[in-house]
Amino acid sequence: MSKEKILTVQDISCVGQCSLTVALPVISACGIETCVLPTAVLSTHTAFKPGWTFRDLTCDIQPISEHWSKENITFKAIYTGYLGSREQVDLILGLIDKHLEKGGAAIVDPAMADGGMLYKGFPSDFPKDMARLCAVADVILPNITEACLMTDTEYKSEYGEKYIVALLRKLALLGCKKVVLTGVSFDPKKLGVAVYDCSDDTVEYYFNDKLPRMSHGTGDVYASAFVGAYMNGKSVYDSAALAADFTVRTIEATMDDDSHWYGVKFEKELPYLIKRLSE
Ligand code: PXL
Repeated sequence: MSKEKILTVQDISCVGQCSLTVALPVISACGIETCVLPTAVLSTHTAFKPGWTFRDLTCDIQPISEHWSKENITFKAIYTGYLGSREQVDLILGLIDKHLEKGGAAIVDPAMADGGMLYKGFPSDFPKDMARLCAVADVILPNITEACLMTDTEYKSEYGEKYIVALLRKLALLGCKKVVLTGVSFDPKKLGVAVYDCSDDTVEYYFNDKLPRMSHGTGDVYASAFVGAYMNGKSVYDSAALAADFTVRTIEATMDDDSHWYGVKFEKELPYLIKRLSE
């Protein structure tokens, strides 16, 4: 993948350090022009106490796309995250069809669940719609919960390699080309990712030391750094590993501040990300 402009499609959570407020700075720091299509505007992300506002922007997608078509606007990659409605799946399939350049990459983070549960606000059958988007992706970046929900697999917090390989094979049946499965752990002291090539059934792992604290928003930090590295020409595996190292550092940079529970201080680590990209 070469450095040209990309589109990211996800919500704006005004406060909460997730989605577009992460993707835009992280991918831009990687030297890539980052265009945005907001799926919804929320006052905060949905892990805050109930009371957040939610403006669904489904109705804006088609007119925006029609205008882009008139202007012949296309993208080298389309990276999707948190969606505002199930109807957006078909609209985004249309966007990929019309605005993704030939040879470009569709990258789908099916951001909708964690810790065995769907995020608040999504209907229980939403994963079926998200699976239809994953079907056309060059790379998908689910966590284990999202992978289980899209493949009708029982969610387990303890498992062995057999469980992960079976999950990866089921994800391949959705139709995507490569999978970066996040939050994989076979050893209580290690946490990492499984990188799976659906065309030849090969899996590679990358692990870091597990940190004592988990944080909100790290899935978006991870996917954004992955996209930034991938668009700089790194392989899927190298992008997955680099994004993991960056994400670990953002969690470390936040660990001393309990008041910052809602996200990670990724800004502090952008110089590290930029340096790693030049190696
Ligand atoms: O980080 C994932 C995410 C994105 N957008 C919104 C969310 C969440 C997770 O809770 O609520 C609105």
